[in-house]
Amino acid sequence: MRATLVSLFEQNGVSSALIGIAEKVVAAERLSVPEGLLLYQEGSLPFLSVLASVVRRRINGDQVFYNKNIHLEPTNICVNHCAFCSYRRRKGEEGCWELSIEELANLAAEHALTGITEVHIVGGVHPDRDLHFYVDLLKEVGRTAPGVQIKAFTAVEIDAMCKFASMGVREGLSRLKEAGLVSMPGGGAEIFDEEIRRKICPDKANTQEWLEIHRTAHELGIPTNSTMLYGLIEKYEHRVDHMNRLRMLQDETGGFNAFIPLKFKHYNNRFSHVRETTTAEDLKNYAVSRVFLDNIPHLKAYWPMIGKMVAQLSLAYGVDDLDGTIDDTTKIYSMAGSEEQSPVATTGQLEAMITGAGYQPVERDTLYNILSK
Ligand code: V47
Ligand code: SF4
Repeated sequence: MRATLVSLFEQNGVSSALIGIAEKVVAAERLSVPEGLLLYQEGSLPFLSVLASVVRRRINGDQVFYNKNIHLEPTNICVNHCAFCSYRRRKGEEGCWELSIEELANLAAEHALTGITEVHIVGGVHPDRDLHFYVDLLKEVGRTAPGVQIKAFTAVEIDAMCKFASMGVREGLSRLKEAGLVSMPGGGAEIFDEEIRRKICPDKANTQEWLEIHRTAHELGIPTNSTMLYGLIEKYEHRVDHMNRLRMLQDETGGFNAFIPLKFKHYNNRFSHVRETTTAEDLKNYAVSRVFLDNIPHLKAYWPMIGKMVAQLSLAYGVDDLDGTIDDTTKIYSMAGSEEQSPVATTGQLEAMITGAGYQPVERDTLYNILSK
């Protein structure tokens, strides 16, 4: 494969620096931070698609994963003030909501009848809800929707709920695990660079806290996801630095299941003046992450954020996971202006997106066990 690929790139005028990177990718060697940066700066889309496909085939063959899931968003009341957020409201403000444990558990029970395998719980940092509230919530969801796996709470929520209960993170995570938490989503990572983070989300868990909470979760046997919010005010350097910090933690723990790039959506927030990234930029970002993050097994395109069409295109840029059926249960991205205002996908639609792009659909559970092919 090496000789064929290299001569193909040479014939097409690819620079020797990029050909050097391609040779490393084909040989399964790790890319350095400057090499990651060069891919962003100079890699053309066709070149990146080829490299990302080499990596995705090595790790995942021609499989593309999806699951049957819903989201539960307990509240959008939040003590933080992230400048990119279109979702948060103050207590009492028009458009705020706070669902009780009973209401949330009833929603889970209703959807469990439709055959979902996962409930993804994520929301704002409510000032009056601490770890004990969320332990009770997990137990109640587990009781009303038995057999459904619970992936819940970003590191930002975990940090706050433990502080509100005057409890250490290790103790808090252990109690959540005992109550039924099987995995954690990757939100709240945003951009790790401290200066950018101060500008976009000054008051929530900082970079060190985010990484430490995921490290602790992994040590306790709770796998997690990871994310990167891109397309705001960061530069390519910051994206590569972000992924490098994730790659280093993954070397230590092996606890990340997936990486999910989150495209900044600009409707109705304090960064509305920032133009959203183009589809070409989104595809480039998927491909560079697939090639750079050589130790995180799955790359997810979250279709409620980018739309089904771009999600299908992303499969040619290293993506091997399309998340789930959702059933119109999340508002984070519709409130930020996604064209998916009521996100619903049937398993038939997800499978058609995957086969239509030439890949094999695989239904997975939260922990990436294969349920059906
Ligand atoms: O942390 C908020 C992001 C995240 C905006 O782990 C925004 O499987 C873009 O993490 N534009 C929460 N992004 C969602 C999240 C997630 C989603 C799907 C799957 C998984 C998973 C995790 O949403 C926040 C923040 O980074 N976000 N507002 C916005 N205007
Ligand atoms: Fe709160 Fe999350 Fe919005 Fe930040 S992104 S303000 S933590 S709901």
